[in-house]
Amino acid sequence: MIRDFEELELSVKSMGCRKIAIAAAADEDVLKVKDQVEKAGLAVCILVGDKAKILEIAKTLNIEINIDSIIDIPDTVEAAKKAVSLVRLGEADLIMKGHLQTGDFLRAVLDKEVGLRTNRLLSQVTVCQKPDGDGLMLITDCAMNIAPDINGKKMILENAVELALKLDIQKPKVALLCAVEMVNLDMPDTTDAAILSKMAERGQIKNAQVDGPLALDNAMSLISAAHKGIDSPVAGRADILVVPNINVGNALHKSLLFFAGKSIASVVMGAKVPIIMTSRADSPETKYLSVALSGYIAKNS
Ligand code: COD
Repeated sequence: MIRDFEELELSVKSMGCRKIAIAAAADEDVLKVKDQVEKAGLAVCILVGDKAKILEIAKTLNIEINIDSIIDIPDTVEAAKKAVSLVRLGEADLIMKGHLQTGDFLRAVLDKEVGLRTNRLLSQVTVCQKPDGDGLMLITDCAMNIAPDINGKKMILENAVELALKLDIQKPKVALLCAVEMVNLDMPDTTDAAILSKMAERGQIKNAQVDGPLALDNAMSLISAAHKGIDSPVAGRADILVVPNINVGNALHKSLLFFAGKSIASVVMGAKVPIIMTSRADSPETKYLSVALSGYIAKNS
């Protein structure tokens, strides 16, 4: 089992470099990450974007750039399409979102003819250290699917279970997060959670222990779970939190960064390759760890 980000990083480094196509790379933060991951030996980057701007920013930041690693496409939508095509052609192993609108990037990835879709739903997973420090935990979907229906939630859950298994978390414990732990017919997310739990019980969701609805306190804390009298193998021991919608997920992801000051990484699962889709709000460390995480998954696919 990968117990922490340090172990993850070491493991990726031991596997050798991966090639990342960065869509719309003309951006300070993006070029800093490129510099960091290349120096660390995690990856080499193909920079798709406005060549003049890339060189200008690199000069200001004193970052060395191999001119042959730049593909000059100033338009960000076109740059995203090109980065996607590099992956399809096998010229890059991974794709990373640079400085462009999330929707534009995702539309290039999701294109039916020339994108990176499979027959699965694409969904984002945030990875962080467990509060007790004992291993990694996953939170999904904090950035892609806006308001998934029950089938969408099932696929989001399954993508996260796939990632957990790659990280060697065997039979991960999945909490379906809601505001309360009781089924409340006026709160449809609680009924979705109850149905998904029953589906897991009947073998319709595999390789995981699933329970919900659970509130954050009783998903994470054995004391809270005991206090509420919840008898569940998942309560207080969750490896994966499945949030009901993007608003909850996004706030949880950002609260790890801005309130708790945690190290986190994220990845989009379900496509032909892992997708690195960090946002402006993410710290340079998050971007670096997200590259490490995606490299690790790609190596273990
Ligand atoms: N996985 C696989 N296919 C998908 C997915 C997905 N998650 N989402 C849409 N599709 C497919 C649909 O089946 C359809 O064939 C095609 O893509 C277009 O679907 P639409 O019309 O629903 O797609 P869009 O372009 O309106 O929206 C797709 C986005 C992913 C762009 C949209 O869901 C979105 O904007 N999500 C939020 C992203 C965001 O702003 N995140 C910010 C986090 S900081």
